[in-house]
Amino acid sequence: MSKIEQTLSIIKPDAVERNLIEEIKNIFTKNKLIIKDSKKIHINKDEAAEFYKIHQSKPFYNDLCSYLSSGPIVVMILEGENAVITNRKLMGATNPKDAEENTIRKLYGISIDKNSVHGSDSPDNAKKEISFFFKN
Ligand code: IDP
Ligand code: MG
Repeated sequence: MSKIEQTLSIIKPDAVERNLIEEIKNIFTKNKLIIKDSKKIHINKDEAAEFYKIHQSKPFYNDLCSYLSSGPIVVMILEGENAVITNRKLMGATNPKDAEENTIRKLYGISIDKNSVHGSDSPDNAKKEISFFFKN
């Protein structure tokens, strides 16, 4: 069954730095995801730690938070049918080495940490992540 839903996407510092914002946005819009809102921001490490707190017990947590706060990012609300899964498929596997051909991470990712994009992993987390960055 399909349903219209929203998900949060982030273009991470490695991709913003390489001027890949338009290329990545085009992949979403060509695949029937509408960009409902988008802003370029630079968060600090405390904000990154709050956003990624689900990973706080992981060995890479500190590096992950330093990285997400290391430069400008683009945060977006994507909307479409099954947007959470659609976006995850377009992103590809966490490690670009394992990502399928033509996924964003295969095309642009540099390494498991510099993997160009974030995407919510469930509708519940999508709601939380959207409200983290887009407060009405
Ligand atoms: P996801 O981004 O594909 O959902 P998660 O497991 O939620 O992957 O991990 C969040 C982020 O943490 C990943 O996108 C990646 O940048 C980083 N990460 C995940 N696993 C590792 C690791 O083993 N070493 C270093 N960084 C990692
Ligand atoms: Mg994740």
